[in-house]
Amino acid sequence: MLSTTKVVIFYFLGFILLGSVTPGHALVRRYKFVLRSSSHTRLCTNKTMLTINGQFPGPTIHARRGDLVIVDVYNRAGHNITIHWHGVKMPRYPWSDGPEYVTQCPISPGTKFSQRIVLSNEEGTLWWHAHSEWLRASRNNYPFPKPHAEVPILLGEWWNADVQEVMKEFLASGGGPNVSDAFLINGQPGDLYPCSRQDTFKLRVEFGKTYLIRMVNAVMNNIMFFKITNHNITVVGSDAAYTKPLRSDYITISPGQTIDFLLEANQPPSHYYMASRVYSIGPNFDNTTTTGIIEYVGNYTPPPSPLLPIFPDFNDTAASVNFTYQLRSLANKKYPIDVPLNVTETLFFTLSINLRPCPGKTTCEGPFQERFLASVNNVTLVLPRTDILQAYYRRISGVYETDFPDKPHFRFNYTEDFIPRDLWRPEDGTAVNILKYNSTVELVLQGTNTVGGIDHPMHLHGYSFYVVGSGIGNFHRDRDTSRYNLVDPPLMETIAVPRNGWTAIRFKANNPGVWFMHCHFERHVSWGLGMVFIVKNGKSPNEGMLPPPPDMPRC
Ligand SMILES: *[C@@H]1O[C@H](CO)[C@@H](O)[C@H](O)[C@H]1NC(C)=O
Ligand SMILES: *[C@@H]1O[C@H](CO)[C@@H](O)[C@H](O)[C@H]1NC(C)=O
Ligand SMILES: *[C@@H]1O[C@H](CO)[C@@H](O)[C@H](O)[C@H]1NC(C)=O
Ligand SMILES: *[C@@H]1O[C@H](CO)[C@@H](O)[C@H](O)[C@H]1NC(C)=O
Ligand SMILES: *[C@@H]1O[C@H](CO)[C@@H](O)[C@H](O)[C@H]1NC(C)=O
Ligand SMILES: *[C@@H]1O[C@H](CO)[C@@H](O)[C@H](O)[C@H]1NC(C)=O
Ligand SMILES: *[C@@H]1O[C@H](CO)[C@@H](O)[C@H](O)[C@H]1NC(C)=O
Ligand SMILES: *[C@@H]1O[C@H](CO)[C@@H](O)[C@H](O)[C@H]1NC(C)=O
Ligand SMILES: *[C@@H]1O[C@H](CO)[C@@H](O)[C@H](O)[C@H]1NC(C)=O
Ligand SMILES: *[C@@H]1O[C@H](CO)[C@@H](O)[C@H](O)[C@H]1NC(C)=O
Ligand SMILES: *[C@@H]1O[C@H](CO)[C@@H](O)[C@H](O)[C@H]1NC(C)=O
Ligand SMILES: [Cu+2]
Repeated sequence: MLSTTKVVIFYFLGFILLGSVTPGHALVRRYKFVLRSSSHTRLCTNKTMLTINGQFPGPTIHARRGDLVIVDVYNRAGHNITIHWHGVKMPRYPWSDGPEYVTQCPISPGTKFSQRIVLSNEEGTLWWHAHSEWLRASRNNYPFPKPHAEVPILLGEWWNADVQEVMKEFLASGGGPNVSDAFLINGQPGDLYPCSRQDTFKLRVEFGKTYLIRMVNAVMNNIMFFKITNHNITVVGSDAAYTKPLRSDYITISPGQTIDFLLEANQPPSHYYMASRVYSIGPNFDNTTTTGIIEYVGNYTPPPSPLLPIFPDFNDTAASVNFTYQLRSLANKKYPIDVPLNVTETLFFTLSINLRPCPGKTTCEGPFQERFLASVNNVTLVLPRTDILQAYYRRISGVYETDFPDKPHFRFNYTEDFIPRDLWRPEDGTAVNILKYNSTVELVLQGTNTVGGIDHPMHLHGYSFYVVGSGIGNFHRDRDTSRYNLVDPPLMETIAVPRNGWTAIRFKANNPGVWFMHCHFERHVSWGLGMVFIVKNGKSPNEGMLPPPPDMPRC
């Protein structure tokens, strides 16, 4: 059996743009999402694909801090689906979080599910993906000068093939997925691809004005570099929390991550490319570059073709890691931090790529004719047939185990060059790690070099966490804890654990429910790189999970 972790069907995705709210004015907003097939043309090919409301990227949800958004999801396609509201913490309400067989059964063809998106303290940019008015008036209390305009930019990935087939094929073969054919900026590949020039995304700017770009990386399998020719940018937020201003001439953004940055139109009026391509250490990857154009308003003759920015090398791990780990919280009076100082739960999880022989006498397409898997603490997640949340809530036994290890059963040199082959094979499991309500958790995520070391953009549902430390090589508690940043660590929901390195995060387990943590590379989560936390109810009624809605999908 191949690992049954279900992949996200990534073509349904869109923004959740959040403004601030005047206290006491939270609203209920309602959206209708209809999943159906619609046709879209890219790279000279007309393809039918599943979309929400026929749009790609899908509809944008506009809301404000503290609102409740109800999305009526109608499935009018022939596939099971779920939708995840990435980065929304859903206090006490995991029922609408989305991951299939973790918190819900899929929404089957012909049925409807009303998902309640419970917003709390999120502000900035979030997004929704499978697994009104602009509200400009209310947005005047940014912790930076008010930008002239806001521009959402969504990075995507495109296959000139049926994506379902690509996923099915690589899971069946045991090898890696086919390399994609293009990357996209707001749904368009840009000038450097065939049949794409006329649809290239264009951003018109006025000299002297500042623009707030809200960027989401919805690429399936890659961390991306993004750059604008001749312009430096200033990062001001990530994952729906503001950051200290960070000047840079490029951005690194992980799948699942959001980055808000200011672009000052301060160069001689002309046309300039914005462009994105991968950071990748592997031999097989899509090495193409997606572009959009920044067009200054004014009277000038634009160049026949704008200049491309110069990127870090594809495999420049230092450039990738340095950018990400320079992010810092504002941590001031108006935007204080509450990083847990008194840790009650210390966890250490290894993140590994694995291999296992093919079943029977067949050969697979991974290295050594085996098939790829992946694991956390050597456990490859196998999803159950009844979702874990329902099993937990209704006390159905036999669905999951409660012994997900707090630390690896076997310690070895996680990052050495040649790890013995007998350590490459994982075990299967559907195990959860139980956290007491209000426990303060420190979790060290340690990348390993089994099969091959690679960065893992890890995403936790139901929480934001502080990233208090990181390093290359093995984590050493004695040496490394004393170097933690407990002063202004960034608050994130997705963090790329460096290749053959480690990252330490902290959070307070005060959101009861069942919460998935997984790598945001689709191929890795499909191979089983995920685990599940159950956070128990507290003592008082408002510290407990709310009951499920009546229209919860059934398995
Ligand atoms: C793409 O194909 C669909 C159906 O196959 C058709 O209805 C649509 O007009 C085509 N679009 C383009 C731009 O060719
Ligand atoms: C994946 O790539 C292989 C080799 O190029 C090709 O034969 C196969 O059709 C591709 N699969 C899909 C679903 O496009
Ligand atoms: C951008 O920043 C770099 C240093 O990081 C500097 O050398 C360069 O001059 C800056 N460019 C602009 C257009 O401000
Ligand atoms: C991308 O890969 C193709 C095929 O392997 C190669 O011909 C091309 O030179 C590469 N382009 C870049 C920019 O590295
Ligand atoms: C990155 O790739 C270049 C060739 O493209 C190679 O010379 C270099 O050793 C690689 N660096 C790393 C860290 O793998
Ligand atoms: C990245 O960090 C390393 C180690 O701290 C440093 O040597 C290097 O100069 C940094 N590179 C950049 C581009 O900032
Ligand atoms: C830390 O937490 C533990 C368990 O909740 C508690 O007993 C202890 O008093 C706390 N220590 C401090 C310094 O707050
Ligand atoms: C672990 O492996 C790394 C890389 O090969 C090596 O530099 C380090 O010394 C090893 N650590 C121990 C404790 O053996
Ligand atoms: C993982 O578990 C498998 C099966 O029990 C075992 O063969 C392997 O050595 C373990 N690997 C590690 C790194 O603990
Ligand atoms: C959890 O923490 C909150 C705030 O610190 C406190 O008010 C509450 O009593 C705690 N609940 C439990 C069950 O420990
Ligand atoms: C859809 O979900 C239902 C309920 O879990 C399951 O029985 C069915 O096999 C799924 N269908 C597909 C095509 O995965
Ligand atoms: Cu991964």
